[in-house]
Amino acid sequence: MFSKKYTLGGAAALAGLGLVLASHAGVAGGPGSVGGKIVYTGKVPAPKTVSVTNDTEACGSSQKLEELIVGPGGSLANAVVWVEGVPKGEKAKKTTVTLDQVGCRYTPHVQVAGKGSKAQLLNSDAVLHNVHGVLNGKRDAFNVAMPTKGMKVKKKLRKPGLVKIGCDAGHTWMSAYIYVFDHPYYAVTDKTGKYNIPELPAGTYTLKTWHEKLGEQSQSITVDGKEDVSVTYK
Ligand SMILES: [Cu+2]
Repeated sequence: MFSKKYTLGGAAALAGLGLVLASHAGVAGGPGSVGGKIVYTGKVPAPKTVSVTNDTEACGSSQKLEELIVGPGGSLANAVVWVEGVPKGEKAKKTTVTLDQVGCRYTPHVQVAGKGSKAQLLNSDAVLHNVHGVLNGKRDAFNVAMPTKGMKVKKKLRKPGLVKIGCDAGHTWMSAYIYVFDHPYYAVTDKTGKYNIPELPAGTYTLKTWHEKLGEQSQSITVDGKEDVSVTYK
């Protein structure tokens, strides 16, 4: 029974490989790119506000959540976009991303990084924060107490996946995300909702988007030059 399954799996894998090779043969060589706009067409509620009862001298009396930021024309900020299934693609690029804590908020709220990158954690507040990153909702990526203003700690982003960051020091509204990829084909939208993923080899792939409130979407794309692909959340 096991050997039968194995044989079927092998045949399917070979058929899949054949398809990939065929699609490559059918398009001119890269590098191409994919870019476009992520748009939200639904109703935009007023941002949720949380009353602050502790550390008010540093954190103020209330904090607005950043879970849905929509600009003119439905431009969706903080959406992560990536391309899956690039065969023999480039390896992840190691960089350093910075996560600051200012006025009891993390900034930036959503960012992206290649596997093996470093997260430079900063505390610009004169109050105790705790930077607790959880990978894919399962295990700690890091958990650092940052008691003093000006404190800096570097942490390596060892594994791909979504790191959700929160503060355990009583600041329940503090949240940030770092999406870590094991390839270089990703982007995050700014206020304009636009993204661009350059230097893609020609081929047919899956374009995925993620937003903390609106979830994930995926679609098939064929890259054969400069592709314009926009995504709508309703
Ligand atoms: Cu905090």
